[in-house]
Amino acid sequence: MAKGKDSNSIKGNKTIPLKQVTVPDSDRKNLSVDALKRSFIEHLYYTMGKYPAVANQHDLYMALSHAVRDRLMERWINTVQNYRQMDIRVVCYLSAEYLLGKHLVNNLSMLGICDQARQAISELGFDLQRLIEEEPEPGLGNGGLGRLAACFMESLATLNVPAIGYGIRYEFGMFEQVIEDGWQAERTDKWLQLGNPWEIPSADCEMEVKFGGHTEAYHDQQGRYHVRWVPRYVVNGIPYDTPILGYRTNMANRLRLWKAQAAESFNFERFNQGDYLGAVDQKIESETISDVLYPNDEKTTGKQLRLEQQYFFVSCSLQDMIRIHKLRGHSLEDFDTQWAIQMNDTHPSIGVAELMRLFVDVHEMDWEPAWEIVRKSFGFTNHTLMSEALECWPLALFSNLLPRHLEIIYEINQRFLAEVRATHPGDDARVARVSLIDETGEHYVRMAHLAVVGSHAINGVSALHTHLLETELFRDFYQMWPERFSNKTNGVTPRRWLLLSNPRLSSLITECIGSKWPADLEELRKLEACAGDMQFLGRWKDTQEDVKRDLAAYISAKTGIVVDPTSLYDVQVKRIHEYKRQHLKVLHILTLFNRIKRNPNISISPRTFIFGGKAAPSYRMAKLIIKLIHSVAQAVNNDPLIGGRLKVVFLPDYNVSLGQRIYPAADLSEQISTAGKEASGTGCMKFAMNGALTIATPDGANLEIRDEVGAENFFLFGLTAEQVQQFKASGYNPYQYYENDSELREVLDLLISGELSLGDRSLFRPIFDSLLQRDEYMLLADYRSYIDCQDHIGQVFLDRHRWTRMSLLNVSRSGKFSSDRAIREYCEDIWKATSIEVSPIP
Ligand code: NBG
Repeated sequence: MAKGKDSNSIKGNKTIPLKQVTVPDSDRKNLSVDALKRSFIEHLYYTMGKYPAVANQHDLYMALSHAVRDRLMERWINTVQNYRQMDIRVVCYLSAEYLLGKHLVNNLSMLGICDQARQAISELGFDLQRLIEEEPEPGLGNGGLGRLAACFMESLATLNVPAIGYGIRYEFGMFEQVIEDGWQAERTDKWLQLGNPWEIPSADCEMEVKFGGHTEAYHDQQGRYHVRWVPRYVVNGIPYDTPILGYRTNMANRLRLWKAQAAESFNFERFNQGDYLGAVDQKIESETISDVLYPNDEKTTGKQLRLEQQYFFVSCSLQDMIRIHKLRGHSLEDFDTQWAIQMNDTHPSIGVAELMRLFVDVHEMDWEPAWEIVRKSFGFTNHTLMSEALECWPLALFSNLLPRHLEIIYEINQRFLAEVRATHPGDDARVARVSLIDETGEHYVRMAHLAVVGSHAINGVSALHTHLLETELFRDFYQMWPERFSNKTNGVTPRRWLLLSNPRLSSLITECIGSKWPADLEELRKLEACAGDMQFLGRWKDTQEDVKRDLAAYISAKTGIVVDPTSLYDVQVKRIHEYKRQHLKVLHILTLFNRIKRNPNISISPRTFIFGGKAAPSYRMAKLIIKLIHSVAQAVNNDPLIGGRLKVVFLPDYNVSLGQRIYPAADLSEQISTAGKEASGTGCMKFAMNGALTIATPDGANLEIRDEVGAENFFLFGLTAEQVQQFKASGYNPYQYYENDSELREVLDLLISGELSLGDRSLFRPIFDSLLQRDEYMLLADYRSYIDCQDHIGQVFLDRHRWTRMSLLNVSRSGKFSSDRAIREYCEDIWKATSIEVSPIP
């Protein structure tokens, strides 16, 4: 991007030019249709070893991917060279998850060659769309947190900020969800089985990671005290790099994922003793470290492999930074001027102790200056207030695996607690609360506290969430260091989530306001000039209906369910969790079901309810909710009295690709978590950007979307976070709602009537009981307000003109939710990172 063009840079900071490396001229750089055809055919023969008549779809996908990969190599080589040469701070994003989504289609779009590729492939007699779909989705994340990391990497590249994303190259990513008789079953995700054309292994940057063993203290010749860590075993980390392109910019950032490999692939001693299997045992054990992504919503306490994974990737990454730092000719004293390290939740928080170890034990720095540099280098983002997700490691497990780190954590803690005692003399309760070690029961290391104490900046991911961090979860820390806390509301990349996923609406937008919006989402405001233009609104509605027809065809192909594209598409897609309250949505569906059964002539806006999402494999309640949705679908979809006015669809295996199909087709976005539980949510932003209206509780980013689009274009219901707490404090009694609201009572009774479950009255009993006995997530308290709000929505939808205008205003006012805005804020406030000046694309 040329200098002076603000949309692709961080304002207020000086930019440094990218030094161009000349890549030899080659047909591989040529973006024309003919060159793409040549390249595709060449890769089919020479890379895949196939010829067109025998090639299968996967071969064709691979051939095209290699052709596209060739075309991004110049950007890659240029950027990587520059990391080494430039005197500029590099952002390092440490994340255990990256939910990337398919690369081929994204890279075509980033290179601006979708049309050329479509033409080239079709002239050769194939179909580009099929090849795009052939790519196995790289699903190295559970949900919002991993997808946020992927959006952030893309925005960093688009804004020309030098960045490295560090993580784990899981052999098996997020499981594939299949539905058997309405129940979720899991299949392993073998995304690497047939090869991954987008990654580049760098064996020369291999790192060594130690585990277990013991420590030894000694004095050197000058009498200085040192500690040596004698490990029980060592594992190697091999980096695999994936280039991350930015939108219309000549650079490619690096996503570096580590694969674990046995240090000694074969134990010859044991082999010579005739123990062949024993000899490979150690190899197998070491390599399991990067095998599988942990599902969230499962207690990880006690899961040694999880801690091994975290330490493994963090240690590799920090060693890699030190290696590059030295290559750049710097000494460790100015480490923090060259690196801004962001911890994506607590998963990488062991990094605080590891960087201290590397500085003090390996590079022989003194404790105080080392600590100063460590704290200036790290920032920490918290992504949840849910207590079960706050990582704690039992001391015994921790010291067994990382004995030296435990000593370091004790030392950090001792110094930190001395500070607390000095400012709050006699306040032992406070000391116990903030300590890095939980000593209340079995002793634990509190990873969140380690992250907070070891960072110069701590942030939440929406205004409400940050407020709750400051006043509740991290209140004591906030009182000590208010200046370290800030809010950074999440964002999503409009390239994948609008331009790529919704080409129909994107062209309409471009036709109206020009083509700058994907790089500068505030441009969408210009759409408001058309909000009163009947003809334009008519086209807006027609476009949305076309998109809805596409989804109807997909639904019918996948599930056999026929839905009406003119009905209101009411969508909830996200992880299945009680706090997200998919079962509140079900109570709404059953309410309408009962109403129609009672009075078949009732006037009701036809609705299609669409669900998608995975439950953690061991989360029984979430799995039961999936079963419930399927049972309700059976009852509703086949009831002649309902007559097709309501349809319920569960689309299996929700992932990034499926999201790309669903968001554009939604009329109504369901964001109905118990207030105070959803840190931010990012699906809500994707919906609004694509023109869906939102029904939401006052939670997470919902409130900020409402502020932007206007209360009159948004449907808010339910208790506030504060009210939720007050209700709980004053002895919340769900039974009272059951008694006093007859519609609610009928719906809940239906759950245990057997009518939804082939006469089995006990199947959904656990849901009924949990709602009536405790109702942890307060569905019953919010039920009436939700139903009333939905009734109002049904009315508004009948006035299609009004609805369409609201839809357009939602899109035009969604600019804030671009991840470019979020990344700018991180760069300016936390990372102090600048854009580099990249020569324009030729
Ligand atoms: C999730 C929150 C979401 C939030 C994303 C990204 C975790 C631990 N947290 O509300 O539940 O949008 O993080 O910040 O996955």
